[in-house]
Amino acid sequence: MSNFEPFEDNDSGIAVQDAKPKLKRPPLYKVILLNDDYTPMDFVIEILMDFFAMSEQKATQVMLQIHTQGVGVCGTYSKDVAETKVYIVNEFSRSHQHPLLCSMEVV
Ligand code: TYC
Repeated sequence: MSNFEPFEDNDSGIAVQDAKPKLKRPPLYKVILLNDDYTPMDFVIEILMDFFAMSEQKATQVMLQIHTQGVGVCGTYSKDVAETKVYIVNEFSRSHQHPLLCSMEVV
């Protein structure tokens, strides 16, 4: 008999059932970049290469996708890692006086 099937308790006659283990995988988060009219394309490519480990070719492709579609995914991470990426990208952009916005969304 499976542990999760109800069964008659021999002593009391009461039907008992073990609690099902509530194991859920922690949610993943997409880190996204938003398009704007001012951030230089080369700067976005640099961010994608330096903070998201993309090749120059892949970074150029993702940058152009953001430029034409308005938003693009840089990668998918655990909550802590996604929050850290968002923070460092936004700080890096601000420190270079660019309005580039990085954000995250649950998958
Ligand atoms: N649209 C910007 C430009 O024309 C380039 C750009 C691409 C900006 C991606 C932000 O996330 C971005 N210079």
